Amino acid sequence: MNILLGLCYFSPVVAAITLSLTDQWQALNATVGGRLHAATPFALPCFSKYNNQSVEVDEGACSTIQANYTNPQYRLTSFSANMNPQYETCMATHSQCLLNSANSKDTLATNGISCDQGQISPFYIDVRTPEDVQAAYKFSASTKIPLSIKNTGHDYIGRTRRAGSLGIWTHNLDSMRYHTNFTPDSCNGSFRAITVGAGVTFEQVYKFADDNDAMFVGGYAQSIGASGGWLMGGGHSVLSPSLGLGVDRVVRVSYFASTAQHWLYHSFSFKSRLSLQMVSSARPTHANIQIFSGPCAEGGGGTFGVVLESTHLVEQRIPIQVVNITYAPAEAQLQRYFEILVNSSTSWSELGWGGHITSRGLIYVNPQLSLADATESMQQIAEFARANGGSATFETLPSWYDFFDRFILQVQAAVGNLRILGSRLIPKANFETKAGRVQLVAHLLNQTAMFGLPYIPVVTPISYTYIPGTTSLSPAWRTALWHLGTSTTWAYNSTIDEIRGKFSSVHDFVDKNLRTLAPDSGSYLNEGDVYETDYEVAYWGANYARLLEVKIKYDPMGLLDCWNCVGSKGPSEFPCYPVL
Ligand SMILES: Cc1cc2nc3c(=O)[nH]c(=O)nc-3n(C[C@H](O)[C@H](O)[C@H](O)COP(=O)(O)OP(=O)(O)OC[C@H]3O[C@@H](n4cnc5c(N)ncnc54)[C@H](O)[C@@H]3O)c2cc1C
Ligand SMILES: *[C@@H]1O[C@H](CO)[C@@H](O)[C@H](O)[C@H]1NC(C)=O
Ligand SMILES: *[C@@H]1O[C@H](CO)[C@@H](O)[C@H](O)[C@H]1NC(C)=O
Ligand SMILES: *[C@@H]1O[C@H](CO)[C@@H](O)[C@H](O)[C@H]1NC(C)=O
Ligand SMILES: *[C@@H]1O[C@H](CO)[C@@H](O)[C@H](O)[C@H]1NC(C)=O
Ligand SMILES: *[C@@H]1O[C@H](CO)[C@@H](O)[C@H](O)[C@H]1NC(C)=O
Ligand SMILES: *[C@@H]1O[C@H](CO)[C@@H](O)[C@H](O)[C@H]1NC(C)=O
Ligand SMILES: *[C@@H]1O[C@H](CO)[C@@H](O)[C@H](O)[C@H]1NC(C)=O
Ligand SMILES: CC(=O)N[C@H]1CO[C@H](CO)[C@@H](O)[C@@H]1O
Repeated sequence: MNILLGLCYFSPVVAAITLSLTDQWQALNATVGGRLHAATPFALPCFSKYNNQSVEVDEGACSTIQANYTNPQYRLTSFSANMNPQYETCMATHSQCLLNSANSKDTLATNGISCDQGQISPFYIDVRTPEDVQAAYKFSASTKIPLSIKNTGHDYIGRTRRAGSLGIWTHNLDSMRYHTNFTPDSCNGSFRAITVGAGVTFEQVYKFADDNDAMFVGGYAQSIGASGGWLMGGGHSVLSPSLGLGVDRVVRVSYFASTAQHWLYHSFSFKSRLSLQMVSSARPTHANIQIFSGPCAEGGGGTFGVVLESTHLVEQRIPIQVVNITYAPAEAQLQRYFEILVNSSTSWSELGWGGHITSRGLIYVNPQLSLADATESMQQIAEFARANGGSATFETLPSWYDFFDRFILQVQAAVGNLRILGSRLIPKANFETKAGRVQLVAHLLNQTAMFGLPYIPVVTPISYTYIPGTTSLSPAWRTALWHLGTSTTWAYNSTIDEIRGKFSSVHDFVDKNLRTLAPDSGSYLNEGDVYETDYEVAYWGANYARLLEVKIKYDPMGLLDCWNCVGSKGPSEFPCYPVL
């Protein structure tokens, strides 16, 4: 049974509209304690025209932006910045305000050029309380101005933006609480857990966990949020092969949503995840596996409501084995390199390894093995790399935080550039037959010729004990071994046609090449093809129908919508995406 606690209802009946829109904005600002702000483009201080009108260049502010244009920690502090700034722009009309990310001081990007609003919301609320969110909902219901939710701006699909919307910015919800004995609503037993406000980033929670002798299972970047799109999209970690996805570990979520009768602020406990921790041998009852019936179902962020905080199970702080293999294969060695990766991947995953294979080599972690066993299990690939001009080092780091500090900060994906991904989940079954392995190696060679060396997060929860039906993600996650992808980038001054060509090339590759490997598998909504075919099936499988009911129940006025989200009204609502 789902336990509802701290349930607060606010009536959604909206007073008759007698105020002008300007007055309504002012009234909204008063309701939210002056935390309504006008949003201008992130790089505006570097330009002398804004929406074609002359403005003063602000040299001081501009040089700070130039120095930090590719710094995720700085982008995080601006409502107007996305990590991949094409989503600040309106790609379809080329309304944009971009610097050259390869050389942020390049005056060709700014001289005589107009900085345009793109699809950045004209106004946003810097939310601190559920009442702030309620004010946004009321305003949206009465004015018909839609809402959008932005946390860190990492979303690769751009779901943080909707042209003309009122923005809800969660960045400053930064509380953290550690619980040695967290007892969720009406549950028996207690657990080590951490509660974070919706704006808290991995860097913050990793440090906070470490200071409390704990380990938080999270992603491969310092500035992603722990409660927002990462969590609601599934949330993978290099620790996920043995310790589960973000959604497997969240035990309580507090959110704001609406029903036909009420606005509600509500906390929801995921009891099944606790039963799983408490009595691993007991089978779950039917009642406690129905956990995705509320608006905190894993339908992606920005769909059902606004999360204000979330509570996650944490592990004891433990040492982590790390292997760092640096290897850029020459053409002649590519096939053998891919064969080793493909032939070994099943046993690596069974041993609890997770990591990323990139064009620079691979970095894997293991929270289970001894250093000796870790070294032995990776011997073939290590020797191969060393024998061919690469390197391989094995070491034990005292904690996950040390791994974050030493490795993740060095190798996390670059930001500030215009970049999209495309990926699919590749089932374990593809690795189990000789024909499957041969096909996969041929695919990897093909992919390398088309897009360069592949990007492979090895982060699926393959050794995690999962109770079927306890999350709404596609079941493909549970049987996949690789999350196989590619990415592409383009320059700030690319034309609309060039941009469209980039999206098309990734889409065609995912749809034709990757999909052929496993047509019935799924895809990760946070890192998928922006134009994923049948995205409802790819992201959620048969769970989609249930998610759609949740959407209709908790957002009956359709105030929230995003690209390829549950119940989306479709591309016509998002005219800034290129039409392929
Ligand atoms: C450099 C980089 C590295 C990445 N590494 C990983 C990784 O290791 N593992 C992984 O799983 N993913 C990874 N991702 C993908 C990441 O999970 C997604 O970008 C995710 O959407 C980020 O969530 P956010 O809340 O931080 O970002 P945002 O872009 O701010 O939000 C993402 C979505 O969630 C919604 N949302 C945000 N906050 C809330 C809220 N409080 N309530 C309701 N809706 C909300 C937004 O409307 C939007 O739809 C990476 C992305 C980047 C750019
Ligand atoms: C909202 O009010 C605050 C404080 O009075 C003010 O600083 C801010 O500019 C106002 N926002 C808008 C959009 O007018
Ligand atoms: C700026 O001027 C150009 C050229 O006249 C026009 O196409 C564009 O729509 C204008 N942009 C804005 C924001 O007014
Ligand atoms: C908690 O434990 C008590 C006593 O063992 C039991 O009666 C009760 O049903 C349990 N409650 C839940 C929610 O499991
Ligand atoms: C991984 O190994 C390479 C090659 O020895 C080295 O340059 C790099 O710094 C290492 N990474 C870390 C985080 O130690
Ligand atoms: C990988 O396995 C296949 C058989 O499935 C074998 O033919 C091939 O030689 C192996 N490659 C390596 C590098 O071990
Ligand atoms: C390689 O890519 C081409 C072009 O998409 C495709 O026609 C071909 O089937 C692919 N071959 C393999 C082995 O994936
Ligand atoms: C695009 O920008 C680069 C770097 O500023 C510049 O060298 C190049 O000439 C520009 N291309 C076009 C077509 O304007
Ligand atoms: C505010 C902020 O993050 N500023 C940083 C901008 O970049 C410089 C150099 O890279 C840093 O020193 C600042 O701290």
